[in-house]
Amino acid sequence: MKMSGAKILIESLKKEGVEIIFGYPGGQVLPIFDQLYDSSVKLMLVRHEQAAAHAADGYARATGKTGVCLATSGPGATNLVTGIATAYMDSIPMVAITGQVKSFLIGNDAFQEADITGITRPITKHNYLVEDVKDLARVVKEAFHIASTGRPGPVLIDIPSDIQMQETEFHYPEKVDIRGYKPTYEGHPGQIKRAAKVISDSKRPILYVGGGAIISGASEEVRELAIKNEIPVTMTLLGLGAFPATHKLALGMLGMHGTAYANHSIMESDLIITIGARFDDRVTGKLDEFAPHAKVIHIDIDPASVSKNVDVDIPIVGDVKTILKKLNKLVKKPDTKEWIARVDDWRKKHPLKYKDDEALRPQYVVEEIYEATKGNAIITTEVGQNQMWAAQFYKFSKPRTMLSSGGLGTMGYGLPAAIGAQIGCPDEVVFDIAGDGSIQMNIQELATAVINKLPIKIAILNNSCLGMVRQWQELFYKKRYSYTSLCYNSPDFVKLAESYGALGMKITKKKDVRAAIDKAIKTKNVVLMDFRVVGEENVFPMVPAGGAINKMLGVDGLA
Ligand SMILES: Cc1ncc(C[n+]2csc(CCOP(=O)(O)OP(=O)(O)O)c2C)c(N)n1
Repeated sequence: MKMSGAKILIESLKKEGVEIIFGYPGGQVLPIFDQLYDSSVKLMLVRHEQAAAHAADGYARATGKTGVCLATSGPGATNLVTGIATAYMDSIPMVAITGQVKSFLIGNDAFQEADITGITRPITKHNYLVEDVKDLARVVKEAFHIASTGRPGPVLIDIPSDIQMQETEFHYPEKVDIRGYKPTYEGHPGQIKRAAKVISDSKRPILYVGGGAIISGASEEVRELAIKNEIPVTMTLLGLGAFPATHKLALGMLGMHGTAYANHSIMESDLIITIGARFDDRVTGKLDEFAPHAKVIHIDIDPASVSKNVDVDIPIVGDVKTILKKLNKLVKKPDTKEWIARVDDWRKKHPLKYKDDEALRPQYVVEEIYEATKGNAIITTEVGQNQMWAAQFYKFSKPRTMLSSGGLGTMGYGLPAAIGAQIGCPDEVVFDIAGDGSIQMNIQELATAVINKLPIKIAILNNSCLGMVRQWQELFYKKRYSYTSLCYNSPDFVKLAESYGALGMKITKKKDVRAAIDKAIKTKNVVLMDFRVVGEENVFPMVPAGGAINKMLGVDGLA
């Protein structure tokens, strides 16, 4: 049967099981929007295209499915860019669809023309400009395949509006065959054997677990490797939830704002078992001084990530879950008793802490969100101190419950990501732990959440400043608070929430925190809580940029 390009697109999305697209209309996607008018594929109308990309990303992180966003050409497409880059840095499966000016106008500086395939080439896993309607179904099939296989990532499909209107026969391909794209899954058996031997012989092993473990669905295998062999586990920001934070082997996050005990442990270890992580500079600190006594095993699906920053002794390229299954069968339990005792000693000596007084402190708010939800909520974060306190003080116990922009560090991510997570997981409680700066970067999405009856909870840790930057200025720029200061002027968040039809609450006292959170959870509407926390709180521990990660500020009263 002959169909228009726009109809082929929608039918192809159906074949991929897509139920929801996050998007915004415009001239060059009118034929697609016309198809969506009475389609079973629903569109969630956001208020800014950046939010469409973040919502698709949040949906993908929370559900494991590929998120889809849609925007018009020119400014619609360029507004997606930050969200696409965010997804790219964190390996999130996403298909971004953009309208383009008519084929014959491309290159003419036509109205609302932007070379979006050129612009997004470095921030997509792959992208397509569709030049013939006959290619469209195959392109969609390939895009979903590329986005979700190997190391996942965003794929962009740019479709000129004349292609959307042209007609052709619709055949959705059964299979894809892309030359040069064959991700490795199994892992080299010899390397897996070597790794098992090295683990069995190690004395001070540590698991260093990243977002790849969550993407691959390998939490159970990580748990088995750690618990059976009594190996302590540290996680990156994106790895949180891969191993339960409440387990006695869990060391929390490592790196710049990691726990002192995680940082000491990795620095003193004799074997780092790296699982779906990439030795980001926020994790390693000064590379020359990073883990000087350790051999490194690196399990990752992306060969380009292996030995990129740190020399690896045993690289194993493939799917983390598949490889861990095999590895778990071969490892003989090393004797880690003494090592665990040392790790526990660091844990006792340098716990995460904050001043427990009458003041309303942000860490306390995060702890109370944890207590109220028992670790069962999905938490999105914005970027800055709020993000780090969420990572430190919320005890993530399940994968896909910590959604945060790690690689790019995108302020404005949390609210639209919460929208995506809530639509994907309607039965879960979803919190956005936010800063008063970041929340204003996509605050307009309150409208999207309210209209779609998504009962997300926003907890603004309102310190009246751009806290993380202010912290750097305090510590490294002689308290010269250049444009980050405490008189950072926010709107009345309660009134703002109310004007969107959400419930707003302002909380100024420590004793009122828990009741507010409980009320928010019970409320079936969007709730925004404006927690007026103390302004000059800092995130500690802190490794000064470029320093070794066992030299931390804020530990043992150093700061
Ligand atoms: C889009 C974007 N612009 C700028 C920054 C740089 N930046 C990182 S943290 C931060 C301050 C965030 O302030 P706020 O949201 O109030 O959070 P807080 O640190 O106070 O918790 C800034 C400006 C960023 N990460 N993202």
